[in-house]
Amino acid sequence: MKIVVVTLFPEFIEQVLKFGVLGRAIERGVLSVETVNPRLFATDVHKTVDDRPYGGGPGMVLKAEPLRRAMVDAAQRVPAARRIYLAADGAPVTQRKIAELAGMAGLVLVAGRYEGVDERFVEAYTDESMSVGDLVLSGGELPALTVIDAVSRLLPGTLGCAESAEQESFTTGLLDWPHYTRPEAWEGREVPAVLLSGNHAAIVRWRLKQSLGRTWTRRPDLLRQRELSREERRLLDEYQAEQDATRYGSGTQPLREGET
Ligand code: 9WO
Repeated sequence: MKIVVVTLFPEFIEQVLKFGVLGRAIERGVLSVETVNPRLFATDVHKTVDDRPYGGGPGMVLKAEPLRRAMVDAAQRVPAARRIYLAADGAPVTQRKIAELAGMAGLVLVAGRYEGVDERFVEAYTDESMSVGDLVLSGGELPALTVIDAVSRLLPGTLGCAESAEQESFTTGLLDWPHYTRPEAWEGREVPAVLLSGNHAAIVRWRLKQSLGRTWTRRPDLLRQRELSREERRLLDEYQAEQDATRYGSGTQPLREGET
C-alpha cells in the first residue's frame, strides 16, 4: 500500500517512519509513505502558502492553489487513492474505518497547519475529513501518522502472527485486558494467580472477563454497540458482582467529605 502525505513539514513525517512497526512495514515493502510539500508548488518568489483569512480574525489560512498542485502531484504518485483531510472537525476515526482504509489501494492524507485550509480546496480535492479525537493540535501531521500507524498494523505482513491485530482493543469491539510481566510481586502487588496457573482455558476466560469489565467501566458506549454471547453476558455479570462486593462488602468505601 502507498500513502502520500501532503505536509509543510515532510521531515516531521519522515522521522517517525524509521521506528517500530511502521519502520518494519516499510522495510518489508508492505507499505510505502511519501511526502509532498505544498511550498514547492508556491509560484511567487517568497514561496507563499498562506494568507490572511477573509472576514478577518486571528491566524493565517493555507492557500488553495499550492495545495491543489501538491494534491495533483500526490495523486499521480498513488492513482485511485482515497484523499483524506485531517481536521479536528472531521468525522471521528474508528477501528472499523481504519480497516476500511487498510483495504484500499492507496491514500493521500492532507495535514493542515495554521488556522486551517481554504475550504474550496477541501470541497474540490478531498473525499472526506477525519478526526482522531476531539482536540485541536498544532497541525494535521500527528493525526496523519496516527492513521498511518493504525492502517499499517492491519496490512498483511506487518505484524507477525504472535502480534496479530485480531485481539487488539476495538478490533474485538472490546477494550484490551490487563497485561503483566516479571517480577511476580512488585511493590506488594501480585500478578493475578490465574495467569501463573498454566490453565489456558481459565486464562482465556479471565482475559475475556477483564476485557468485558473494562469496557463496561470505561467505554459503555462500545458495549452498547456490541451483541454479547451468553457466556460473555455471564462473565460480565460475574465481573459486576465482584465489583459490587469490592465496593460495598469490605468496608473500604472511601469516606466522602464531611462523613465521619
Ligand atoms: C489554529 C488557530 C490559530 C488561531 C486561532 C484559531 C485557530 N485554530 C487553529 C486550528 O484549528 N488549526 C488547525 C491545526 C488547522 C488544521 C490543522 N490543524 C489541526 C488538525 N489541529 N488539530 C487537528 C486534528 C486533526 C485530526 N484530528 C484531530 C485534530
